[in-house]
Parts: sequence; C-alpha cells; structure tokens
Amino acid sequence: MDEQHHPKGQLSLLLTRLSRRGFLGGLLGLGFLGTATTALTESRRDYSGQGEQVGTKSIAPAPYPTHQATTPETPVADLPPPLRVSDPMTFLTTFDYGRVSQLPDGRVRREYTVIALDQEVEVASGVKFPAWTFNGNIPGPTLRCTEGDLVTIHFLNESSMPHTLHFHGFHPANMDGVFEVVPPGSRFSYEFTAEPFGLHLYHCHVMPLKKHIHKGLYGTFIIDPPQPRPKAREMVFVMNGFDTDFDNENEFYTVNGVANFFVEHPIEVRQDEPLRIYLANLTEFDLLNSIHTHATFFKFYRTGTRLDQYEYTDTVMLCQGERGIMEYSYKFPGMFMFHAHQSEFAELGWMGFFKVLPAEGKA
Ligand SMILES: [Cu+2]
Repeated sequence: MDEQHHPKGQLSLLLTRLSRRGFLGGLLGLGFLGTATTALTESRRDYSGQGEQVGTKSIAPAPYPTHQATTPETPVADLPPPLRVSDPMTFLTTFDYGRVSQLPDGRVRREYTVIALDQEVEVASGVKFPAWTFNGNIPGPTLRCTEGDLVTIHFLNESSMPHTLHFHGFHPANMDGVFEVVPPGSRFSYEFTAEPFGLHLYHCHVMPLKKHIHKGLYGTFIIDPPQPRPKAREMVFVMNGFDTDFDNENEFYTVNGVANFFVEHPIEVRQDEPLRIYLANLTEFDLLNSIHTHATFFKFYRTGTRLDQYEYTDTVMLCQGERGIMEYSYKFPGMFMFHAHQSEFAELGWMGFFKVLPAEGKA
C-alpha cells in the first residue's frame, strides 16, 4: 500500500492540501473580496414551468479568478443566472430547473449557479441573524432535475469563509464536496448524473459542520422520476432553527426561514386540490423535528425514492437530514393549522395555516 492509499497517508496528504488551499484561498480572498460586488437585478425568468414567478431575483456574479473547476470551465459571464427568492412564500413554490441543453447523446444537461454569500437575514419579525447563505436566502434555492440528467452546479464562493456543496445522491468522490474545499473568492463546478429520484439535500460540508449548517448553508435537491409524479400543487417545506444568541440552542424554529411566517400569511389552496409537499429537516442542535397537519391525513413517501410505498398519517418526525414527500388534499374548507408536534418548536415559530377555499362550484 503506497502512502497515498494508506488511510493515515491520505489524511496527512489531505491536511497538507487543505492547509495549502486555505493559505492560497486567504491570499485570493484578500485580493478579491475588496472588488467583489453582488448586484441584484430583477428577473422575470420562469423556473417553475407553471407560469411567471413574481418576486424572484437573479444575482450577477462577480468576475471570479479561476482556482479549481472541472474542465472546460464556463466563463463567469456565461453562467446561468443564480436564482434568488425574496421571501418564504416565493420560496415555497419556486424551483430552479437550471439552464437546459442537450448532450450529443440526447441526454438533458442542466446547469445551475449557486453563490455563497455572507448576509444578514430576518428570521422572525424584527430579529436579524448574521447568516451564511446560498444565493442570499435560507434555505438555498430548490434545485430540480429528472433522474438521468447530467447536472452541473457552478459554485462561486463570495463568502468570507471556505465552503463546499455536498449533494446527497450518487456521484464520484471528487464531486462529494468534502475534500475539495472552495476558499473565498474561488469557484468549483460539481458535475454528476442525477440519481436516484427522490427528495435530496445539498449543504456545505466544511468543518465545523454544525456551524456551517446552522448558519444557513443548505437547500433541497429534487430529482423527479423518469415518469413524472401525478399532477399536483407542489410546495417545499424546509424545517430549520436559528440560534440567534450563539449558545448552541435554537431560539426560533421555522419552515422556510421566517418564524410564524405562514401564520401571518396563510397558504391558500382549494378543497380537494391535490397537494404535494417536499418536506426536509435541516434543523441543527435538535435531534428531531416533525410536522402535523390538522383535519387531514397524508401519504408520506420517505425520501421520495419509492412510488409504491408510503405511510398514511397526519404526523411524521424526521432526524436532521431526513426528508420525504407528502401527498394529500383537504376534505373541508376553512383555516387549518400545520406545525411541529413538539409544542416548544411550534411556540417558537414552527407553525402556519392553510387557508382552504371551497372547491370550484361548492359554496
Ligand atoms: Cu461552509
């Protein structure tokens, strides 16, 4: 066994590479951050395929120096515009399908741009949190593709700290987003074939992981099955928490980033309308999170990787990193609560309402 393949040899090699990268990244970052500007521009680009999205913005990336990337590297000016959402309601139904092209073999290629940014975000009414974000929001954009697509995620680190993108799913070791740390002011393009279908995650994987996650560096990654799921009104719920006084405990719990947002802004749906919720738990510090829906039951497809196996329930709990797909409809019109079934989480912000309007033609 040569030194590189011996576990201890690999570790020392890795540490050497990491410290070199850190040093180089620091140099690059120092020279670069002074000139990095993130211009926000209004965009009416439709990522959902279901009509125009209002409230989305794109970020014009700064001219990045080349540090690490797959070859051939796409010039920054030619990258697809990164999707940015401005509030939890817009986040709920905004999917980034990427820039689509066709490969010579007929397969679909999708390209996305994700930018790490240091940014203050509002996590509850009047409460600001000094976050690290993907594309300026917590959670990061919901990236979406179909099983078998070749996906390329262009990651630009405009934050002051080293970060990575670690995707759940199959991919080669050098696309795992663990060892290839991306220093401030650098970029890396992750590329792999999307599989298996289901609801997956991406998040930063730099140590200390607890900090990089709770600061906000995560999002969901939907791989649709080759045969699309039945038509439904689709939404994304990312359960999370915020430690606003940095004592390793959460002061607020939310779905999609702002405590009690969906209490103040109930989600309007129709009686009998088929609903599909992509539910993920990215809560740091607490072992579990949960969801309970009032006055209805849902089919719960754990991880979304099987179409023929589900649980029929009104309450599920998920460990950090677990996720699943809920399918259901409301039998009666009215205001119906949904919330964590841990009362403490619900009282600290993880609560909301569906406003169920009568079905068309019903009073
Ligand atoms: Cu990070």
